[in-house]
Amino acid sequence: MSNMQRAIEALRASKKVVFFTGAGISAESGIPTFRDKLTGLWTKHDPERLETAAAFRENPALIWSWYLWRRHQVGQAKPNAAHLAIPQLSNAGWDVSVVTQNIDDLHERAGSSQVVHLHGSLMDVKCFACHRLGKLTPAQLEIAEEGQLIEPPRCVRCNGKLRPGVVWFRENLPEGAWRSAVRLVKNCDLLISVGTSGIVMPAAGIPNMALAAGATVIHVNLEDVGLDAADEVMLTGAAGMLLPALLRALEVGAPLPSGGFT
Ligand code: BJW
Ligand code: ZN
Repeated sequence: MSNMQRAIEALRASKKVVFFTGAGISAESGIPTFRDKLTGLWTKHDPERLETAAAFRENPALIWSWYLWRRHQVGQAKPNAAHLAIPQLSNAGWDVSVVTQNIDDLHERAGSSQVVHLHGSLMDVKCFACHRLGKLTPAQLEIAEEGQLIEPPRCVRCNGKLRPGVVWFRENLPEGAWRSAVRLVKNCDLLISVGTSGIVMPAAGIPNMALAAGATVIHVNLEDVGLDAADEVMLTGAAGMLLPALLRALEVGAPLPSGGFT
């Protein structure tokens, strides 16, 4: 049986499905992954040096502007076929939830209603001083001219600097989000992990958590990221092609294109 056929069987045999997603699912919408080289204004910066609390402390305007630019980039992007396939599966009767590491809102804009954001959101802000949480207002979305840096807005409670509401290295994941994710993952029949390198902990432990709880895991990635477990299926290719192909196969039972999948 091909891996694609195994994946179809696994979906047919399951009811509760969790999609666990990473940067690769948004790549076909034009959002660079963490391993992609930066372009344009930001070529000279190393993202690992922009995505830390120490960097914000040192140069808040640089970090604030970097996230404004990314917010702008996401605003211009549209959900792709992979994002759109997820609510379609839900409409077809599966009990579907999404646990994402992404800070964009492309799952929501594709129509997914149950989305857990493990690493925060580009629309959230947090006071660097008193940790008060909030949402970006349209006025704060002002986008820098080429080369111009924008100072972060101030907290209404303590006048501290507002930072993006995302999770940087060495920071804990939002407790509620992590708890929801664990509950969903431990109770699912099938976890479909899409476009994540599986390097960044604790999120990277999620496929193993699902396997340990008795679920099947399907990986969808351009590269082989499988863990070599028996209840695991590796689908190698672009998410925007493979997820709609899975759906087509399920809905109409149409024969799959031969030789196209591994
Ligand atoms: C396609 C595709 C297509 C492409 N179709 N596929 C040593 C020092 C400090 C910390 C640590 C340490 N050792 C371990 C740690 C812990 C650390 C960690 O895991 N580091 C590793 C790098 C080793 N984790 C943390 O720090 C976490 N917190 C924590 O553990 O707290 C406790 C603690 C306290 C004190 C000290 C230490 C620990 C927090 C992690 C926060 C991660 N934050 C980021 C940034 C978010 C904000 C932002 O976006 O700016 O989250 S980092 C970045 O990585 C981002 C992502 O969500 C995350 C995961 O990346 P993802 O999604 O997997 O993307 P890529 O680019 O890696 O992979 C893309 C994949 O898609 C590839 O596989 C492609 O092949 C594939 N693909 N196109 C299908 N079309
Ligand atoms: Zn404050």
